[in-house]
This record gives sequence, C-alpha cells and structure tokens, in this order.
Amino acid sequence: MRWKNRPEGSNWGDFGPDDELGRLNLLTPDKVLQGVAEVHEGRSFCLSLPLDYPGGNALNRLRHPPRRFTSGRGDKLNYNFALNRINPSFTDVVSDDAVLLFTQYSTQWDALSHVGALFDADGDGEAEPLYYNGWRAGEDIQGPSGHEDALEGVCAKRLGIEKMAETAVSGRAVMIDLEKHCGHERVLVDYARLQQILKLDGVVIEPGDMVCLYTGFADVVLGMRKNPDAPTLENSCAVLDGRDPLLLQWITDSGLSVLIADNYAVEAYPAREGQGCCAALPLHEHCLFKLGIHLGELWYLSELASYLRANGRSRFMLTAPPLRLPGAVGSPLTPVALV
Ligand code: UVW
Repeated sequence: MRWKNRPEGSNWGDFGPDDELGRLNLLTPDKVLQGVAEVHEGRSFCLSLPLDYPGGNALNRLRHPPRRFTSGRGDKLNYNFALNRINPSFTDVVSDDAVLLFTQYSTQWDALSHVGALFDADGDGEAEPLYYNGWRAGEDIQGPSGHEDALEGVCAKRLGIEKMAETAVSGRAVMIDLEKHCGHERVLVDYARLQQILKLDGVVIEPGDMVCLYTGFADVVLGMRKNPDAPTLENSCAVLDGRDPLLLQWITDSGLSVLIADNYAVEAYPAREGQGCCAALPLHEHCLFKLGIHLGELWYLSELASYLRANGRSRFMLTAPPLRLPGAVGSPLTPVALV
C-alpha cells in the first residue's frame, strides 16, 4: 500500500489500490447504452473551440497559442512538395507538419496528474506531494529534466492522459445550462444556486453521467477574435464556487463521472479567500486529487446547448477521448455530442 491515511472525503482505494482512472470507472457499457438511447435525430455537434483560441495569453500567461512547423527535406520545406523534384516520373504533391502545442491552451482535459496536493499519507507527520490514489510526485509522476525532454523521457508514469484515452470516454452526458439563468454575468454558482437551476430545468444527474456546464464563456472568447482582454475574461460568465463545501459534497454524492465546462477552470480562479492553509484551486483538489474526476475546460458547448434548450432536453451521447499521448498531464481534444 502506498498510503496509510487517505485525505478526508477522498475515494482512494475504492476502485482498487493501483487505480489510475478514478470516476471513469463509472463509464460502464450500461452508461454507453444510456448515451446511445439519447440519440434520436442523428445530429452531431463538435464541442471543441478552434485550438488557436482564446488567442494570445491573457487567459494564462504561461500557456501560448499553438505553433505550426513543417518538416524539412534537405534544404527544402516538406510542404506543397512535388515529388517529381526527386523523381520526374512521380506525380504526387505532399505536405507534412508538426505542432508545438500547450496541452491546456484551449479545449482540454486535465489528467489526474495535473493537480495534486501536499498530504501526509504515510503518517510520518510530514506532508508529501501526491496525486490521486496516493501516486507520488517525483516517483510515479516525474517531471522532465529540462524544457525539451522527449516523450520517452521522464514524464507521468502513472495517471498520464493516455490512461483516459484508453477508455475512449463514451457515455451519457447531461448539460446544465447556467447561461440561461445567469446570462454572461460573472456569477459564483454555489450549491444552493445549482440546485435551484437543476430544479427549474428538471435536470437529473445519475451516477456515471458526464456533466457539462454551459456558461457562455466560450462565446465571449470567440467574440474577442483571438485578441482577448484580461478584464473581460476575468469578469464574464458563471463559475462554480469551489470553496462551497456543500457544492463539493454534491459532486461526491452525485456520482458524476467527469465535470466539464466551457470556461477557464470550471471553478472560480482565483477562488474566493479560504480560511487558513488551503488549496488555491479547491474544486481541482476535490475532483482531480481526492475523487479522480477529470475536468474538461474551455469546451465549445454553445450550439449543443441551444439545441438542447430549444428541444427541452438536457441529455445526450458524448464521446470525448483525449490524445493518447503517453505521460501528458493534459490534452486537447475534439469531443463529439450526438442527439
Ligand atoms: C487553471 O490553470 C486555473 O486551471 P487549469 O490548470 O485546470 O486549466
């Protein structure tokens, strides 16, 4: 056993001592069939932003837009390259490219290795840096030795995003339409407000459902046409109140499998002030560290949300695997909804 004590409110060990999937374990074949049962019209929705949005780095100064390169062929660029240049009888024209991508710049999943916490799991009186299920920073999740470690170099040996990809992330999803009730106003949604909205809209969440929060934030981002300004980003649209213990308890009790939003961090960041020493990202701590709930951020939910709103529905089929990129702590993706 890697730990003697598990964090209060955590489910460490419940899915097995070496589990790396967390609540993805709830995406069972039955859950996929429940998702399939929501497909009535054969319409599909792309739930990704263009990956060069939000544009610039006003949202997070450490994350930069994708940069695209082309590979070389000797001193030539391997782009629009007519192969008759190497053999006059060839008729092909080829292009190759490569991308430098910050995995959490745009539409993304957070892996369970994205945010951990200091916690005394071995009972020696000293907190150590750990991730979900007690996997250890520096041993199970090793950082690169510099800025340019290759993929096969040191990286997350446990809890990498490829574990999520291997499950194919498919099943029934439920939309909570916060934008309908809050507009584009910056509203801190706590447990009471969330319950009110669920009741008003008749939204029911069952264990294993993938939960999506539509806030309108991605519409604000798209409207700024890749030139966003920080104050608008910081003051637009609903965010969850990660400091509300009742809201965190609801996440535990609902049995939701993953939590997704079209906003920056699902929760308010910075969070409102906490008491004493605590997580800067309390909902991240609760979901990624304690319960093994992957977080989806900056998804594009607008067209799907307006379809569901117009049709008095909240449920749909979702397929949303990340890149199967060994050891990464997050990933862009192109989620697909079917209704
Ligand atoms: C923040 O950076 C606030 O959130 P995330 O890392 O999950 O995008």
